[in-house]
Amino acid sequence: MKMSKGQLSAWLLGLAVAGMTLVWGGSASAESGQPAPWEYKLQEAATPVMENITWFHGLLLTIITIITLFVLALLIAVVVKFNARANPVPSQTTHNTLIEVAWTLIPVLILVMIAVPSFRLLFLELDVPNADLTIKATGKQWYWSYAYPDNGKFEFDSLMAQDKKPRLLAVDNEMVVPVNKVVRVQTTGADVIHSWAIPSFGVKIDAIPGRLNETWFKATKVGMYYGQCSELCGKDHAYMPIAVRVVSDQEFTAWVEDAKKKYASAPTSSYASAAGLSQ
Ligand SMILES: [Cu+2]
Repeated sequence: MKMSKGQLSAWLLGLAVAGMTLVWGGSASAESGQPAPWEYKLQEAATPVMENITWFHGLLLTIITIITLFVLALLIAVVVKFNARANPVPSQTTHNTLIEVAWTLIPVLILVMIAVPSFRLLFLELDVPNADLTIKATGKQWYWSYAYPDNGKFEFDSLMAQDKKPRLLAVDNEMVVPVNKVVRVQTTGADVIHSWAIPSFGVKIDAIPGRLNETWFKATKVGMYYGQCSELCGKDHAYMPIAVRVVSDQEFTAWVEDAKKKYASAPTSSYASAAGLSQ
C-alpha cells in the first residue's frame, strides 16, 4: 500500500478528530454520581472542583494526543524519506542551531502552559472557602462514621447495605448535605489509614489516625453520589463505601431534626469518649 503525503496527513487528521471526540464528547453515564458499565471517562462533575478537574484532564489529553501524533508523523516521514532505497547517500549534517533552540524552547512553553492551570486547580482544591457546615468523617475498620458538630453534635455510623442498590456502594445511613452549600469535610482514622473519596465531587483525602485532614465540596445538583474508601485498609477495604445524599435546604433541615432524635442514643466517637469529651 502506498500512501501519498496528502492521504497520510488526512489520515492523521482523522485520527486526531476521532480522539478529540472521545475526549470532549457527551456524557457516558445516564445516571450521575456512580460508575456506569463501559464507562471510560471521568464521572459527570457534581461540584465546581470536579468541573475544573474534568476540564484540565481534557486539556492534558488534547496536548498529549497532538504531541504523540506529531512524533508519529515525524517517525513515518523518517521511515519513508530516509530509508536506504529512497536516500542512498545520507547527509553528513550533525548540528542545526535553529532546530536545537526550537526543540528546547517549545517543550518549555508547553510545560508553562500546563503549569498555570495546574497550580490554579491545586489552590482551588486546597483552599477551603468559608464553610456553611462542617462534617467530620471518621474511617473505621470497615465503615465510616459521620458527625455534624454544627447541627446538633450527633454522630452515626454508615455501613454498606447488602440488600440495596447500587451493589457495593449503597449504605444504611447516608451522609446528607444541602445543595449549593460549601461543606467542609474533616477526616480522621480511628484505627488505620482510610481515604474518603467521591469521584463526581473531585474529592479524595486520607483519613489518618491522630491527624485531622480537611477538604471541601459544594454539590450543585441534588441526588445520590457514591465513592469508596481509597486507601488499602484491611480485609474489608472494598466494603466500606461512601454515600452522600444531596438535598434541598428544607429537606436538610428536616433531616437534621430527625437525625438528632434518631441518633441521640448513638455512642460518641471512640476519640471523644477516650478523651472524655463526650457531650
Ligand atoms: Cu478504609
